[in-house]
Amino acid sequence: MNRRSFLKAAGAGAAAVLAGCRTAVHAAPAAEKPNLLFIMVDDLGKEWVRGCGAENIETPNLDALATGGMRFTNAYSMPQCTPTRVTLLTGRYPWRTGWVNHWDVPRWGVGYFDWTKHTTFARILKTAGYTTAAAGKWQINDFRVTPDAMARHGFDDWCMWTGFEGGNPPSGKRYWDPYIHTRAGSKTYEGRFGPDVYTDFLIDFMKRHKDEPMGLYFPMCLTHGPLVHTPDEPDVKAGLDKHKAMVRYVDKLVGRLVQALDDLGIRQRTIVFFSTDNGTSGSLTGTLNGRKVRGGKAKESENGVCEPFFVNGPGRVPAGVVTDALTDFTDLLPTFADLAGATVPDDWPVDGVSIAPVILGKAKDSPRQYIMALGHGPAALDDKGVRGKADYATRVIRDKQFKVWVDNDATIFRLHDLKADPWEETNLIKSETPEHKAAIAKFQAVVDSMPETDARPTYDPRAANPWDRKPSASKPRDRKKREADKKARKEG
Ligand SMILES: [Ca+2]
Repeated sequence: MNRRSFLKAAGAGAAAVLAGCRTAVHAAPAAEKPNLLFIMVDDLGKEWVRGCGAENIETPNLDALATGGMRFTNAYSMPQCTPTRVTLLTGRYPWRTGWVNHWDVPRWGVGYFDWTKHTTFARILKTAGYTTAAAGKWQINDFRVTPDAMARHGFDDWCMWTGFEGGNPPSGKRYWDPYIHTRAGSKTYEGRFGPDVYTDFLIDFMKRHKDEPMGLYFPMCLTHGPLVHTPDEPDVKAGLDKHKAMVRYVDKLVGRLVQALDDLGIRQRTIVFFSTDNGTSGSLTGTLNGRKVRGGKAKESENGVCEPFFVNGPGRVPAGVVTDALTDFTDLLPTFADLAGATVPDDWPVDGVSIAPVILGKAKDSPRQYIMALGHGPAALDDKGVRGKADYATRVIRDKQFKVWVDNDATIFRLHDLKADPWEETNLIKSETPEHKAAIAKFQAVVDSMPETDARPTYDPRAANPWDRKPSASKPRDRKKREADKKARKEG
């Protein structure tokens, strides 16, 4: 597809969504449809998951998912919360949805994730007869303004931390005394530990709907800051010890969910996914395969975007498989649709492809020739609303061996051979080696296939609220600053 027809198709998709999604409903009996449970930790890189090579931490329940199923070593999220979440919900890259940078909707207001402009994997699962639920962190709608946002996005039930709502201090809490939004409204759960509330909700939902095919989305609040003690380790004091306690609590909750699937007798028809939305906070250093690794959150380096990614489904997903198949978070929507027997609407072109054949052991490799990650730092505001902080976001593109970094002006400025240089220390951009020049040419073609300017987020304007950020507070970065940043990046 050339650029013009691509843009036309993207525009037609948005228009058709306004008119309602057209999907085929498959007639397979419910028992054949696997439950899908997608668990996503907030801010955690491989250096904190034992099964990925982390040291000084034990994560037995996570590791059991990997060894009893499939571990992907080349799975890309986006570098930060909002881009990752919109990407996985829509199957589209941030440059296409416009949600390129981070935008904390309940805190900063103005724009929001609009169901009249975007569909989600939950809405698509519902067309195939699934019942759907979400628990944990959402952050791309303000539930004060649209209390039914989760339903609009395709979830039958939900139990979400509201996100920090501007002007409402109690809503800042996601862990102890959490402030949670359900169908009954938003309130503080005094004395409770939020991660327990979210998990209890999901287990209760599973009990109530165990005879139906379920699509369960669990974007955990853990292990994002603030660092806190957990119910199991009430006496931890130092920051790193709190973080480790939080990682161990993730592991425990995943174990509880898997146990619940066993207890309900539905483990054999459930596929569990485990991943994270971006790397660990830069304030935390872990150890991966003998090397100290500083958290890579909001970075495009491998420890920022190449995440733990396990898929487990006894009897469906082959066990004990480690695969280097390429996949990124645009693949989740088409993969979920494929596994559910749902059809991605023709008028909703996605950037991803289904990796279901790999997951089900029917294909050795994914068809992808590259994966991509982009989007970090806060978005900007102008008089038309939320927009990217630059017209064209920096991005990284890689295959199994080579990776390029692309600058704000769409030029490739770094090339790394990840097989020889997994920590991206040697820039081969000036290399005359034919293999390196071929790699650059391959990725240049990918760059050329993308629009020269990233989309803006699209949403119907809503009435102003007192907590809305004002455009003057976060202007797009000026040219001088951009030049300085570019220089620093190239030197670094
Ligand atoms: Ca995050």
